[in-house]
Amino acid sequence: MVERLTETERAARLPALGETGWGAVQGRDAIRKILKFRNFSEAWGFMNRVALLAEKMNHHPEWQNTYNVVDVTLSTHDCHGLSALDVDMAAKIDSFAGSATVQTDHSLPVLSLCQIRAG
Ligand code: H2B
Repeated sequence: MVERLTETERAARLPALGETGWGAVQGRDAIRKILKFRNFSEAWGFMNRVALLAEKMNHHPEWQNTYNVVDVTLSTHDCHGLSALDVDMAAKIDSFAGSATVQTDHSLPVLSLCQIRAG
């Protein structure tokens, strides 16, 4: 059974993800990143790589695509919050992002997830 990240693990792992543009989702123990690619083809190529990773990890993103924008939210449904699977996946997603730019205007600081709360 996968467990939610402890406060110590959050303090160790979330700041680096905040630096690359991951944010917190309002009202959820989840992280979100919005990536903008040059065109649909690049966005779809990225999504293909993430999809193969998701199958390999048996861990699946919540995501939306509109033309060249991919909006990704990561959380672990089995434990109702952030687990190591999410932060591992986020780092791998970053490695697939190539020249995508990041939209951060939507997000809350990822550090707001460093204290565990219910839900
Ligand atoms: N993805 C995510 N994001 N969270 C999960 O808890 C999860 C998953 N669980 N992918 C997996 C599949 C589970 O439903 C299957 C039955 O193993």
